[in-house]
Amino acid sequence: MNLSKTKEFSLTDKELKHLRDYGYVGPFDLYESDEIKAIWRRERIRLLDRTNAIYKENTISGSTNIANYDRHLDNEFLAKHICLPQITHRLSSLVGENLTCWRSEFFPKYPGDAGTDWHQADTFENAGGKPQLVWPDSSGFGGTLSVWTAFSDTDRNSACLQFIPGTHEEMFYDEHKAMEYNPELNDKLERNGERKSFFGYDYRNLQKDSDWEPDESKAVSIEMKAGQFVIFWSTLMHASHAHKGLDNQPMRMGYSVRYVPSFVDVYPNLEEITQFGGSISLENYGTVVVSGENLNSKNKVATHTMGGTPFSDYRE
Ligand SMILES: O=C(O)CCC(=O)C(=O)O
Ligand SMILES: [Fe+2]
Repeated sequence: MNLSKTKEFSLTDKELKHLRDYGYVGPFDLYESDEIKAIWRRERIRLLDRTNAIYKENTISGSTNIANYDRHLDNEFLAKHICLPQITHRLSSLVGENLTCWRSEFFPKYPGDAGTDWHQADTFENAGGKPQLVWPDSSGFGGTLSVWTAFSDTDRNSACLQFIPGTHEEMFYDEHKAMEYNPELNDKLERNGERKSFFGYDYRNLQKDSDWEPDESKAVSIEMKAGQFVIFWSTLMHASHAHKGLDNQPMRMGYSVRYVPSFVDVYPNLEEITQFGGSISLENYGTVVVSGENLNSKNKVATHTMGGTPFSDYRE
């Protein structure tokens, strides 16, 4: 892959090696902790207004569902966030200059919520039955780079992320296998005494080997201050701790933004996505080129936010 020249926030050689060897790197500072907490107090209210949100029909409410996908297309703070050079420079130093953001989503965890169960994603076919992301055969890569930003402090007791370092190059799950949406599953699964679930699915149904179990003894917990972000491949084994609801710790909010080089096929031959018991039209959807140019004429590109601001205003 053609790597871009060093920029202000490019990863150092050591960080690049960490990302290549372990599948993740960070956390890095992005916002001041007080600053993001104040911004988030304001934006979470703004986000309740869905007038310009691109997904409207069939979006059922729940803690994670398609209704909270892609709000960077209608919310100006998020539109700017996905383009920040602290993020794009770092990603470009790994996969090259031409970068597309194809999805963002919120991961709220309220006090008492189960953690997210272990999973890996390559094509994101997992719940919808059709691949959402397809790399060219020759690239030898797959999955997406996820940039998960903490909008609140998050530690082991309040649902911080967990990774099993170095697992990003082997898929332990087969995303062709079927999973059925059943929200009642959310309270059923425990691992080492801690509740884990996968947003109404049982991700274990996708295991290639039904007797296999993730080796949690190798897991690392990624505690983060509000305003920090971590970069990881979606093919890395990842999960989160439960929110134990101790000491009045507030809900934790993570905002995960997904990026790929702009040559990757996004939603190939798809006009709608079906997931989480809902289905939504991609009519108003577009990828956002956050750095360089679009190299895939088949991908739909959004050049402006729904409010009319050109994304180029937010790019470096
Ligand atoms: O925040 C979480 O609990 C899970 C996040 C996740 O799975 C992701 O960002 O891909
Ligand atoms: Fe994930």
